[in-house]
Amino acid sequence: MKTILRGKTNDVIIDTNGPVIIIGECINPTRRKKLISTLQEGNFDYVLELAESQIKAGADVLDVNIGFPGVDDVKLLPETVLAIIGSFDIPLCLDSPNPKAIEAALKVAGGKCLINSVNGEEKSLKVLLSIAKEYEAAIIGLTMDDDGITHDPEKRLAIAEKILERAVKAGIKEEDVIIDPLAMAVSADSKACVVTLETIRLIHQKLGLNITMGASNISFGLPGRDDLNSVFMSLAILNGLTCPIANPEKITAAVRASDLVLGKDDFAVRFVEYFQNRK
Ligand code: THG
Repeated sequence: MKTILRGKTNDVIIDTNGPVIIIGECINPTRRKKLISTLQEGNFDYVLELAESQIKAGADVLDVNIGFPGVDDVKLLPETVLAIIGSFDIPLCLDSPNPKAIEAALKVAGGKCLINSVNGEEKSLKVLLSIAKEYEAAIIGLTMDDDGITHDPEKRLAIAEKILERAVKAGIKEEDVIIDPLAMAVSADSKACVVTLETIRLIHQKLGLNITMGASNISFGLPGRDDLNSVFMSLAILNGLTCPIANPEKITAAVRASDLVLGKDDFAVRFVEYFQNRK
């Protein structure tokens, strides 16, 4: 299965048989007070710095999340998108709970974006699938619905199937549906990671779709976050994860190593190139 995203001109292909694609997570105000203060001043220099450093570190796509208390995201999300595409030719993943902000951003973005995210709730499917169809965007489908979050991988698979079915009915191509199996803090629930890994395996085997997740979520509240995230990343890639949302400065080495070990990097070209460029 191949999902094609596009910046201004640059195509990025997420291929279930290809190397892992990294969606850079860092344009996100979580613990980044400087991002909030600069955006409040209408200053996009720091956003562009975060874009550049992530691209240098291996990001193929950039997640754009400007959610903070009191923000007018219908205005700010498209402004941020315009700032980024004015300087970089890279596909964007529009990360907002507000469909109006997503639509406003899609209006200015061009290329082919990823909507982050749709979920199995009726309200979400109704509003966002028609927006995705209208702007020819791909979607991330979160495996939760009106009953909330289940800890049963088979039930998460059933929600993924429902999202896929509804998306195809709305005229969205199957390959434009990417599933998020939900990665949650393992400090709060010792089974959180195994549930996610099993969900990834099921979605990969039964639906064959591309799979993403917020890969840094699992380590909240723990020491050794980078090591923990890297181990989980490798196991998730083995099970079928193809496009994690993560910090490229911390995760690219583990991603390149996983691709090499899993036979997706002939002659270790990408692996060697990564370490040469890092020096
Ligand atoms: N699924 C989908 N989208 C998502 C998530 C998901 N978007 C948001 C989030 N989860 C993924 N993005 C982040 C961004 C930052 C952090 C975690 C997830 C993060 N920040 C550091 C911290 O909190 O300590 C600070 C910055 C850093 O060290 O890099 O961890 O699950 N579809």
